[in-house]
Amino acid sequence: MRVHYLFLIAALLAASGPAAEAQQESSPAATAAAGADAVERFQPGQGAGFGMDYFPANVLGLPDSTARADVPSVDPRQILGLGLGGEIVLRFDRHMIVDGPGPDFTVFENAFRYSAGSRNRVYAEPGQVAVSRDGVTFVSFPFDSLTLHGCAGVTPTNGEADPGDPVLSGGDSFDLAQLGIDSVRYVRIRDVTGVVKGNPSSPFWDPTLNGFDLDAVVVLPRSQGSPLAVETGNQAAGSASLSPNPIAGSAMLSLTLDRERRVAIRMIDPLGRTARVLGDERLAAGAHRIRIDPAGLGSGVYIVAIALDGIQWRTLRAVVVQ
Ligand SMILES: [Ca+2]
Ligand SMILES: [Ca+2]
Ligand SMILES: [Ca+2]
Repeated sequence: MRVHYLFLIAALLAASGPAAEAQQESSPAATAAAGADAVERFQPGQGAGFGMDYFPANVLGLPDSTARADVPSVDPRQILGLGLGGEIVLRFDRHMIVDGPGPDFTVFENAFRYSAGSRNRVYAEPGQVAVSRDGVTFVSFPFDSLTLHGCAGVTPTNGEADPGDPVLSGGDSFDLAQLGIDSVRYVRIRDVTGVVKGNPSSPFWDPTLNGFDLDAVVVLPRSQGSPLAVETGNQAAGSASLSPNPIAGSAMLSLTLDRERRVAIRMIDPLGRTARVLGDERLAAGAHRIRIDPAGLGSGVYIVAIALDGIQWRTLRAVVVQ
């Protein structure tokens, strides 16, 4: 018989009880898009150089507000040319990118619409997008080399719109859920213009293509998570701690709540994937002890992520030793 990974020692309140109707708190989630905080590394490709005088400031922060679908930004204070085959890694310090509802981040390039004869075309210099929690191991979003679906650098920017609204802002948006990844701190863009340039039958083919031009990468408002530094933070909703840690056999998560709340707990592996769902239930006010059994998980550093009432609240670092 399999042992349940989670059992609650404290009493559970039935979700249908009157206390379940307690008022919801207003969400503390951020309301504005946030750009990257730093460049982790940049490996220029062939023909790179544009924008180097203003690097790295030109790829941090928000996209060029003057960019339009038919008049792209060509301002070196806003745009960095990666060059053919170039690669850049951006880091997000103030906000982790977490898998919120829908798309989680948007990549802005300077793609634009133009007419060739009677045809409307997009001048696209595509980039492959990958994400990472630790800056070392990256997982790539798949893309189609003919339609460029799944690439960045395809949708023109509308700098007039709120960059936190992917429906209006343009740019290419990405959803961590597509990769089954919970949260990341790094976004890598690798120029793949070669797949278009080397294929004259591509609908995007143009002999002048010369590599991805990065304007900005922004974390969308509902996908901004707290940095891991908040694991010792003091929030009014309660407290959480893990003992023992490192975990060799099993461990107890001690959780105290100010009132009845829906509590969702997951263990996230070093790649940012959900390794185990430890629970998603309503818990009463007061103290709870939740058992964590790491059987079946490899050794490594995991994150125990706790969401209260659907909002990411606390992350604890758990070292699993098998
Ligand atoms: Ca920019
Ligand atoms: Ca998402
Ligand atoms: Ca471009």
